[in-house]
Amino acid sequence: MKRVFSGVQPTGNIHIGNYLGALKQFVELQDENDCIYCIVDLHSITLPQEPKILNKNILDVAALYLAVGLDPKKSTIFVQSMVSGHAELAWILMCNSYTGELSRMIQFKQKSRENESAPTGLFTYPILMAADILLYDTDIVPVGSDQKQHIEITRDLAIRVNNKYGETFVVPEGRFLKEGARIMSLDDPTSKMSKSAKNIHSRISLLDDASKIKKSIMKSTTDSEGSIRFDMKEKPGISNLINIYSSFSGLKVEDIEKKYEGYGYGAFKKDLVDIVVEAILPIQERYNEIRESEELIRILNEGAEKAAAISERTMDRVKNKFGLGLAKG
Ligand code: ATP
Ligand code: LTN
Repeated sequence: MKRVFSGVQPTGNIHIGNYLGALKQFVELQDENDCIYCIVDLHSITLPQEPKILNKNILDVAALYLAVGLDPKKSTIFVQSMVSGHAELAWILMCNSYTGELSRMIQFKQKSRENESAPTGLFTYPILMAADILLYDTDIVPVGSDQKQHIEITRDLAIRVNNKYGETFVVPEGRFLKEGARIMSLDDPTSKMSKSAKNIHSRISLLDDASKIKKSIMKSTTDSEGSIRFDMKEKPGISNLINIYSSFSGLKVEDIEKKYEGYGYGAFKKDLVDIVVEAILPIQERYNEIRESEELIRILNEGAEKAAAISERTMDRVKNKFGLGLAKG
């Protein structure tokens, strides 16, 4: 069995891009692997968060994990800050990384441009992510392709430490979405659908009601040609909608193009609304059952205990290799 690890930030608005790009894969992987899924609250405080809202978001994401089909009997589900090893290992890795390599991270460059003075945590974000992954001897990390650089630096760090201190970490591999499966923003199909975008109609959140979904899809940016044809370069808007249609219905892109030959965007968008609403409704029903339950808290406490047991073994190994504390090695 392979060890799988991934994380999602509890920053609200979990959208269909997160679902198709991450959560759906998480569910598919849990039958044949030893999966650990983390709600990375320490990552979310790299940008300012309102404590009450952050706390609510953590439970929202946890309930959504379960609602999309993660099974706590098969997967370990926990909140990052409840296991101290993450922050501890991040420090040790920080001392083995270079400011030069962190300066090259695209996400840092983007986010620091958007925020007047960038917190140090935003700069060292990839190191905390590396710690998350390496702490659990992870083989596979399922993530969206926007995380490629972060996986690369994690691998570099693991190899660097192994070369310097002897076999310490498993070198993980990313499992990326196909480029075509990246879900783009509905109002600007050249940028990815994002939780933090200001316009709520740029995304479809898993907790949106039917009328909001309808409005967002009907308003979505397309082109003036009017034919339902997949061409990401020339027709990014309609191509993104075809992609979403295909992901939720299971129909191939070619079959969708054939089905809608001679139809206009209006008719296509209307059908897409039905398909998305139908797919999301059962998730929302399960979410509503779980969100306020004691069960949710119990699952997160048990998940943290299981994760802590694994992480403590890794930290003992790391400390021994580095000669920290009363190291035995
Ligand atoms: P933000 O836009 O605020 O940075 P986000 O929407 O990228 O947030 P994350 O918590 O960073 O959300 O990502 C959770 C997971 O969803 C990651 O694996 C990420 O790669 C994936 N993901 C995020 N946006 C998309 C998208 N538009 N299409 C496909 N996958 C996505
Ligand atoms: N950086 C990731 C979230 C994340 C993660 C991780 C993903 C934090 N730690 C460990 C995989 C493994 C993101 O923004 N999507």
